Amino acid sequence: MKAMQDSTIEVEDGELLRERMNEEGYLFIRGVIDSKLIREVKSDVLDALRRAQWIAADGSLQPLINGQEDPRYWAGFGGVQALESFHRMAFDTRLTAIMSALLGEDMYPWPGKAPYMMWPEHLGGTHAKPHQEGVRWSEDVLSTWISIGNTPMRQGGLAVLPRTQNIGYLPGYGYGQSDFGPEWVTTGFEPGDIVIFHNFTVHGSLPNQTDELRLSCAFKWQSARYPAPAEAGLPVRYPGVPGWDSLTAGWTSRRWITPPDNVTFTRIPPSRSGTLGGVPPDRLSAPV
Ligand SMILES: O=C(O)CCC(=O)C(=O)O
Repeated sequence: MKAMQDSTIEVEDGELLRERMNEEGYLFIRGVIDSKLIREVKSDVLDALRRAQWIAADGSLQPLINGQEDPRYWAGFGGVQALESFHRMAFDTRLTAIMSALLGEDMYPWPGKAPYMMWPEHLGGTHAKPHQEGVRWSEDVLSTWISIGNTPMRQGGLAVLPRTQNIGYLPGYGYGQSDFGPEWVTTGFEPGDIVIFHNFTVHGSLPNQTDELRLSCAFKWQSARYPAPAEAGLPVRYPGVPGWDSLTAGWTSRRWITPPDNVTFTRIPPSRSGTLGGVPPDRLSAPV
């Protein structure tokens, strides 16, 4: 695998970011999330995982439970989504500026935001095999993958196959159709580093070869000009994870999970084309 192209020093140049996204299908930018905020998020995530008994009270990240069969799984997965700081991260000033440059001023983060706590491979943990994102009906949906902890390469961070953003939707989101190889790019990540990638960009994550959980998350973004899939407005993996009323109990504000007033959600694919590349509308498939 090759090293990801680092766009950190060009982060103020919106035009260049748009061009690079159009050409490469991804952007890697270091240190985007405010350092105080990402420390708060990491500390809150660790607290939530301790409360759910995923990890021991001593602060080590060695997992005590092993996957989704354990009833404590949902307490941890939902516990992170109940953190106000976790959702507030999507409103970080620098992240907002970057996403506005890419998608326009009317962009917004989907209310549902996915935490990724990836288990060590030797404890049976899996990793994300090459795939596209699950949004087939609006080509201008971008994801931001954010490293919450330190993610050295052997902990298996995000990997991307550049220049696949224009290949259109692959059946089954492309699962099983390609493997990681020399044309792929990855890197080691530090807290607050992000990778932005297009909805159709083929990506995955590498095996976690350490003893500790890998902490990261992914948010999705789009313009309010066209509808979002209905599930975008829900907590990730609802109803396994409870609804917003339960998750947001005790928050200071619900604005982190409230989309702009003009946003619509639908189960019917829109027929418009996007501007960041993607498939023509007639190739958009049935709704999920
Ligand atoms: O972090 C991971 O392991 C997978 C990330 C991913 O597939 C995504 O963000 O869409």
